[in-house]
Amino acid sequence: MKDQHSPTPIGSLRQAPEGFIEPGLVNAIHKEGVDENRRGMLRKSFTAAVAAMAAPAALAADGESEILDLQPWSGMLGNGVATNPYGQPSKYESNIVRRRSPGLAATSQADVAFTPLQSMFGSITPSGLHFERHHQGWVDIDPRKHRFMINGLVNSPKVFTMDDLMRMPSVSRMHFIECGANTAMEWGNSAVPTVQYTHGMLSGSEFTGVPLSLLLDMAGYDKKNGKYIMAEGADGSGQNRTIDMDRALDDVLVVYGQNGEMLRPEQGYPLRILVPGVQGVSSIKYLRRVEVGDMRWSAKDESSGYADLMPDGMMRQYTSIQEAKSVITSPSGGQKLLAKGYYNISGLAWSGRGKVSKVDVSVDGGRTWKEARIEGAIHSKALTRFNFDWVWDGKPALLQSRVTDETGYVQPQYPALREVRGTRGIYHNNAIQTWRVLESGEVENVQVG
Ligand SMILES: Nc1nc2c(c(=O)[nH]1)N[C@H]1C(S)=C(S)[C@@H](COP(=O)(O)O)O[C@H]1N2
Ligand SMILES: [Mo]
Repeated sequence: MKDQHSPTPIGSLRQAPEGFIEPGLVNAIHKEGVDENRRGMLRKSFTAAVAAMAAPAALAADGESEILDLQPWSGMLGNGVATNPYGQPSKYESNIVRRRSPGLAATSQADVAFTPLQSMFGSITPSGLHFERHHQGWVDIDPRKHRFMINGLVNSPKVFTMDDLMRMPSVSRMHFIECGANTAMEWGNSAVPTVQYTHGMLSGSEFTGVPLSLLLDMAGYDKKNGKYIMAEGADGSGQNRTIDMDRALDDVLVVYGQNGEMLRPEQGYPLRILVPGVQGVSSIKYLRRVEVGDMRWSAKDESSGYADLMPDGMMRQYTSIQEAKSVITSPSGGQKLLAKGYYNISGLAWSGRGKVSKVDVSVDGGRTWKEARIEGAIHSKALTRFNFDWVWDGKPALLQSRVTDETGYVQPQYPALREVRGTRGIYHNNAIQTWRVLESGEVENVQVG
């Protein structure tokens, strides 16, 4: 069993962390995550798929005149090359945006904006839609003035400029970042309507940077007493986290690139640390310092915050791994199926412990399961897309996905997770998500079991 399921409370009894979630306000989150534009497109493509697979004669476009009418864009001059020197999505896609959750925080500096997972394809999140979680707002740092230091238990403390870092050997890796509080509002019951709000503190990118192990070697870290590192950000949040040395030497990166370009300011430009598979808070943005030490720092974001309140009232500290988790992103809460027939059920799976080995899908609330197709290459600690063919018979259905990772760990149903974790925690909810399809075709967030 993984540490998520064998509680090891550390330290004394403490109060729950200051409410990241204000329960009274959760209901204030409305259906704005549903995108009418995309829904219309889904409708068309779903209807077309139904027709193509069941009754080829009845395509949605049948009887419409669009294909016959000469449209204005067929008879006009197009826009000039580099009219948009930095390309933007079509104006018809303007509903596909990060959304702040009105229920979560009092200030827009200490808040989160969620990724619209219901509208994403494949396993890369466009950089402009990467979720944002800031404790004290985002800053846009002048890279010429940014410095990164390694100090503490090292032979020769080092200070690097961005130029110093960018001439070093680099690697590019696919990884997810998931906030430890992702899906937090679902501990008690199904609280929010769309997958953007249930799972949208999750994004996947190709990151480029320098292995931290190389930089630690350059500084000559103390191999005997250097058991931990502490990563510190340059923004006003005073964000810092302890990371075990074993992990730091394994796959942790000091990152400046994301999806082929420099990090976006919201993601920590010009430098962040990336701790693959570990809850987002450890991936410190605006990285200015790594200190080597022989004890954990017990920083504010690992003592009062980001600790798990267990059913016995104890706090579980330093739990960091994001255990295997998956979610169906389409059809999902707030979307609507229009006709019986074929639908592609599509979703994401990931594990903080390595690769996804398989994903099963159930359309009857977990009574029976069938294996989904995994699309593309499977990367370790990265988002993995799955697809599943489903013919809807027009009756109510309960859609679920369940991932198994390469360690053999299987994503739990809510009853099993709650047995160990209770219902008062905030972090590390990796339970199986259920979407109920009603006879009307509407899809809603429910919990079963
Ligand atoms: N410097 C700094 N680093 C930070 C934070 C922050 O507020 N300041 N937030 C953390 C949290 S809680 C998460 S979940 C991730 C979110 O990364 P993102 O905003 O790029 O999605 O960054 C982490 N690193
Ligand atoms: Mo987070």
